[in-house]
Amino acid sequence: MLTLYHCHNARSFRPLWTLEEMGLPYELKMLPFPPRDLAPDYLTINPLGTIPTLLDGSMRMTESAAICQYLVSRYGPSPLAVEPSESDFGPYLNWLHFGEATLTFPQTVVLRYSLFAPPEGRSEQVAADYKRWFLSRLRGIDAVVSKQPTLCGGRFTAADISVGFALLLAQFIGLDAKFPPAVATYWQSLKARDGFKRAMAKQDAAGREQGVENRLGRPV
Ligand SMILES: N[C@@H](CCC(=O)N[C@@H](CS)C(=O)NCC(=O)O)C(=O)O
Repeated sequence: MLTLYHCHNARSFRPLWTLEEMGLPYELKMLPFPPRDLAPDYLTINPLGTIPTLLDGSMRMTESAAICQYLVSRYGPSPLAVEPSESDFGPYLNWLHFGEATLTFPQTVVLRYSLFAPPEGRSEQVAADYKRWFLSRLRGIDAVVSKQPTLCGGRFTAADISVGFALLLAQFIGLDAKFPPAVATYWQSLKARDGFKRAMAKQDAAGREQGVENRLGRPV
């Protein structure tokens, strides 16, 4: 049985979206954000206190992009995976990791210095600098989605889920108003997917059932 630990609209949305796109059975365990402070028992499952955690029997993973890669490869064949035999295998892995390492990291600095840190630890300057940094990094996807509807493989893949979460977070922060037109169109197409909508509905329903409040709000 697959078990995913998740907070509303956090990076664990990547594996949640993947699970919904694939139609796999899984158990969703909702946690209040940040679990490190609000769900201390969770530290026995992930000592860092970060989410996601995926359990597959005795196997445990804690990196969102890697979990997406695991699910589409382990439980495939799936069109969400680009296979090593395909010419876009390299770009696929690159986009999968670009979504987290290059597009999500600067946004977490914005969140920390504008929202999550105690007032005395906040810095408008740092937040503004990292917003600019994030927006300049969108050039990487703009160049591709100006020419084609998805990032690689000629279809929607786990790489689009990884990058799509970074765009979801950007919308939460209010940066979507500055998306280049092709990125805005790409983002609209991702949000329109049934799998995305099912994942959104699933976290809402599981949060209600498990009494876990959505403290981050709904950016879409
Ligand atoms: N690189 C990891 C980062 C995981 C991570 O930092 N998750 C955030 C939520 S989006 C978290 O749990 N923050 C709470 C904390 O650091 O205590 C991934 O992609 O899964």
